[in-house]
Amino acid sequence: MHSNKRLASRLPVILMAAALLLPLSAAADEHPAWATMAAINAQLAAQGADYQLEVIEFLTTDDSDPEFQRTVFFSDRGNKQLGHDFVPGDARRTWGSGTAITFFLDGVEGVTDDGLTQAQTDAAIRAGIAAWENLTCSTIPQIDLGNSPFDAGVVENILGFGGSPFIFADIAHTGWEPRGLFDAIAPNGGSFILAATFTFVFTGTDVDNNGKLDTAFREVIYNDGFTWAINANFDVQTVATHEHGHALSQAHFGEAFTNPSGKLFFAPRAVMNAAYSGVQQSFHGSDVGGHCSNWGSWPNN
Ligand SMILES: [Ca+2]
Ligand SMILES: [Ca+2]
Ligand SMILES: [Zn+2]
Repeated sequence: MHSNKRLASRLPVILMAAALLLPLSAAADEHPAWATMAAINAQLAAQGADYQLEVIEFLTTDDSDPEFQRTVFFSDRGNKQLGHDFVPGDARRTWGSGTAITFFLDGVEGVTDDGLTQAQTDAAIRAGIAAWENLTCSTIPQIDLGNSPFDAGVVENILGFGGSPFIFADIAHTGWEPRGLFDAIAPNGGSFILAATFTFVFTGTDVDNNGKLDTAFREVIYNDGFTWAINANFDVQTVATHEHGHALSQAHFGEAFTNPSGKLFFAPRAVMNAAYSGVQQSFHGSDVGGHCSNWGSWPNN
């Protein structure tokens, strides 16, 4: 039997243990980006949009908080994490082009402070896109709509960072945004997130019955808070290749490990690893396999 005195002496220990456990269990179940995702979707619903933000895929630095090395699904679905993919010839994608996939680049929001020109970052992004296009298993034509002569981006627009509320293509690389945009998505996210891909789906629909929610459009945003480079860290083409992989429906791949010195690494290595680990412009086997399984039989999937 415990005396009151013994219980009283144990109570602070129990409370301390509870205080330590609570944030950890909350972190396992929730993601700090959920509040922002919910706010974005509330605004879209209020506008009468037939699409909502379904997933954000974060590419982080290799010393990031593990919280951010994640693919984050909108909280409304709880643990039910469905896939998501474009429907060939989807008439709802009025910004699309039949069975081709359209894309454009934001032409006015390049890197601001690292000495890179818009022409350099455009070329690096297009090289990343071309790498996927050049995989011979894929039968999708991607149509390059060019550069927007204005600040584009639905996510930016909703979060108050300029952009535009209009959708112009299936995939938009909507430019370099200040670190504050990523902090707005998740507290302190701007210090870890190099870039992110946002997937919007037609709300709750799977018209082609392939078990995947129907993708409406995707946006890629880069974090101007980092130092960007061409063929050196942080390499624009490496990050663009990774993000355009998401834009073409590919998920993260590889398991994260931490070595004894605390450095993060992934096995197996892939362009689609969830954290940046150096210049990596060419594909590994899993990157090719994932792309070919998504697009090898397009538009007959
Ligand atoms: Ca933009
Ligand atoms: Ca579907
Ligand atoms: Zn990613």
